[in-house]
Amino acid sequence: MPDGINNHQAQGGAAPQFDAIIVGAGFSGLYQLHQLRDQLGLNVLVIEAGDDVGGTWYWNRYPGARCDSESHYYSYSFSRALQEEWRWSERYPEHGEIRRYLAHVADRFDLRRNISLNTRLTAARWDEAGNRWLIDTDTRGTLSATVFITAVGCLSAANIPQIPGLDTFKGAWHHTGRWPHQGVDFTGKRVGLIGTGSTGIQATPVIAQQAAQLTVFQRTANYSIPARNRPLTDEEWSEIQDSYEAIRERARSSTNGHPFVIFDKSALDVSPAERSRRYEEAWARGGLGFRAAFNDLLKNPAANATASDFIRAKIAEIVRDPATAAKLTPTDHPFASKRPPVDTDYFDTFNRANVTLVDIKATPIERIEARGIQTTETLHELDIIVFATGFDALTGPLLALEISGAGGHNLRQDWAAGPRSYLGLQPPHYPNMFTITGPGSPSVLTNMPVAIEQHTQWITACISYMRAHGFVRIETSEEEAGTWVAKVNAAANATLLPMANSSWYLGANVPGKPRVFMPYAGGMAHYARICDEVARDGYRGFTLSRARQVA
Ligand code: NA7
Repeated sequence: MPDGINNHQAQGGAAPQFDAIIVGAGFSGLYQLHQLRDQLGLNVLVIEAGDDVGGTWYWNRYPGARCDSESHYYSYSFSRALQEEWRWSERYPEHGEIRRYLAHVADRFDLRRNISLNTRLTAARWDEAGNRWLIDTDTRGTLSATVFITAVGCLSAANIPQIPGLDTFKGAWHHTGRWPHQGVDFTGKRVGLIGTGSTGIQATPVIAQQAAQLTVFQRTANYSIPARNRPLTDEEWSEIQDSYEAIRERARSSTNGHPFVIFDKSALDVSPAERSRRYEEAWARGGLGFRAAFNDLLKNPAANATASDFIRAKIAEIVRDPATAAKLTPTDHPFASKRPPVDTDYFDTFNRANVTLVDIKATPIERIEARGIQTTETLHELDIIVFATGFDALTGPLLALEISGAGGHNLRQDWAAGPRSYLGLQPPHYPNMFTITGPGSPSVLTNMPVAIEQHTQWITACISYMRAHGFVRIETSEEEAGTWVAKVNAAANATLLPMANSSWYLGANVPGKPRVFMPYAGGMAHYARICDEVARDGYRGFTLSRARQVA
């Protein structure tokens, strides 16, 4: 049992009191704990619903689950010793390797003694009289903390479509984000997979190798770039070690937290021959760095069209059946306006005899019945259904916490028309609460560890400042949140990102969710500068109060 709980329960009486409670033990929760406990000396508790650390990677164990950021920079940069001692095995880290890395971090920094596993937060309530948060949990009763920090990730609330008849299905079904820890054996099975986002695109080739028959139900065709995953050689690893600081610096000073060198020209300012050469090179290199082939792919529709056309031509080249190739070809949104997947043999998998593609825009799913999925065309008989249908992204994990703030405010009501938050760090009416990589921050538009390190370090500095100056309460206002939301909208509108109608960046994948562009698209480095200036100006936009003003 974590130290803090022991100490306080031994004293008996009121809710055990912590300086800070963090919810979630993934990348952000672990590092936030390390900073608050080991730099500031606070009494901190992390609450985690899973039975181990790992966050997103604790839950996402589906076949092919792997990060799209490259391993050497999908990692913490705060500890040189950690960076030197952890040797990643492949270009992209597989889910199990990321869990081993985070478990190593938890052990190395002795974090586990302040983490309460198998503990679910059921509600968080601001207690005005006590100037603190009351945190209800399912196994440890009510706890209290001066500061409440959400480290719940952006993609943790599974989106399971309400398809009529799912409860009558005689086979097994699984959502990729809640994958059974013992795995799923597809041998000899007829498998249906719904969803062709990053997850479906990673899982399809792996399931196809094992299943007797795989039917992929596609609503929106997607662009995908080959990952070109491979083991990292010792030579590559030592090159990475030699230039690690430069790689980290490049990632931090970039727009998206990736250390890509963006070619500093428009796709329209080079000859067609050079353009194709550059795209071919980027395709051969593989990965999300394809977007860096030119500097305006996300800003200029005509420039973007050259990249979109290039990928469409590749799909036509790879997929042998022209009718299947046509169905797989995205036509309704520009490349990278939805999160671009990277894949290993995705398009090629549709050349296999045991794989079928069903275009459910043309022949929609009517219902699920005992034997399988009934579309308007036919019944697809199945033994297993895999929902690769994504997440109630960004706001979903926060709203699930049932948070109520000052003055009777409730986050669900406050965000009914879309998230409102200052810097994506704190909503108005929720004093002393911080949301790591919350809506309104760059979050999912970046290589997450960069955004996480920036946010947690900013929060730590803020709490440190408050303690040094005797402040016990920090809150922002409706006005500040409104101004920031307008900036978030303006940043998105300066890009092609809002052009994808079905994007989860817009909440469009979840029926009934307000259509609001949620992450801040103004660039990671620019965002970090704004946060630094806010701090330098004495936390401009926040009101800080001392105890007697609060009472
Ligand atoms: P995504 O990217 O949200 O993809 C979900 C997929 O599921 C996508 O193809 C959706 O089609 C499809 N979908 C969602 N709801 C339905 C229903 N009701 N019927 C049929 N198809 C549906 O989630 P992922 O898990 O793939 O990736 C999430 C992120 O994780 C990824 O971007 C990386 O950042 C890592 P749609 O496109 O909405 O038409």
